Amino acid sequence: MSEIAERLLAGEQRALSRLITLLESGDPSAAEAMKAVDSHTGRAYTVGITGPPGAGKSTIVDQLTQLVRSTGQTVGIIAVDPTSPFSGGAILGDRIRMQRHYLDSGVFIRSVATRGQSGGLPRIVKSMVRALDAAGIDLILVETVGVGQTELGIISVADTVLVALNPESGDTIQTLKAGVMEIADLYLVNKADREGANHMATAITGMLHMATYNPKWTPPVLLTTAHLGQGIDELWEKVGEHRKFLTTSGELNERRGSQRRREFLEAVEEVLVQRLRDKVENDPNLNATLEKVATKETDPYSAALGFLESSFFSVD
Ligand SMILES: Nc1nc2c(ncn2[C@@H]2O[C@H](COP(=O)(O)OP(=O)(O)O)[C@@H](O)[C@H]2O)c(=O)[nH]1
Ligand SMILES: [Mg+2]
Repeated sequence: MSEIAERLLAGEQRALSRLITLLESGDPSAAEAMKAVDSHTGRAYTVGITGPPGAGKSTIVDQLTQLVRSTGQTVGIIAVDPTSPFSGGAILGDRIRMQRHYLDSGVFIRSVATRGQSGGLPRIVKSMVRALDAAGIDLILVETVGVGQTELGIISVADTVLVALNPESGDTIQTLKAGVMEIADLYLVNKADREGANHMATAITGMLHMATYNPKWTPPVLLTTAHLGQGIDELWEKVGEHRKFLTTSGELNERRGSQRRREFLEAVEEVLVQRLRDKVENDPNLNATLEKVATKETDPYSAALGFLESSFFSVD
């Protein structure tokens, strides 16, 4: 086993940081270490938190971390930020909100940039969760920014998915319709100190009654005022209930199994696309074909089919 894998399994935070940096740069030694530690994972519990920007996700993560740390358990926080030249402020804000945990050696914090990847969760998040798990961290909190389809990827890493909403957000119903209801295990109407919180909780509960995605688990709808720490105890209790439900019903293993199956298929696709792209880019006929397409000697679609035919399917 590689040295980094050994140090990771011994719970060394520096090895964890190093491994994540290697994963980010696509270093082959990272893949090797991940392979070695894979069978040592599965002990940590992962909670995903999603919802529109400003809903209070980071504040909730901060409060949950505080609560869980008081029980002696260790916490890992992965914050997924959409990278844009303008998002620096959001990351800075999150840092300030989680500041009190930066000096706590029982809390590991790392942010991940989406780098404009279209939709879904960056694949690295799955490896990061496993690395944190292998390092012996008890609870992993994954915060994603956004709404709608692009955030549904959180289901591919989380055991429990929290969806945070606010009373005043008028687009809530749209958010819920965009597939969020299929992945939410627990709803938080945060900023319950503002008008309309009860009304919104009732509206969500009403929608849940109409749609039964999982007849065995009806997602609770909780009111929280995160910046004051209100409702956080109850939230943690409900997360515990969901965990118990998943464990006793066998759904935890099922969920994790399908996450791994999906990850495998995604990896196959990713590697395949990358290899094909490399081949296309290095094909000596590429420029000539592009020129023919540009000058209307041939149409783009049939040129593409012809190009692939001659380049890949007839050779090797
Ligand atoms: N009034 C009110 N403000 C809150 C509450 N929870 C969080 N906030 C504030 O809402 C803003 C956005 O919170 P943040 O946690 O960064 O949201 P995120 O973008 O979802 O991570 C911050 O200024 C928080 O202090 C709450 O329950 N009530
Ligand atoms: Mg945030």
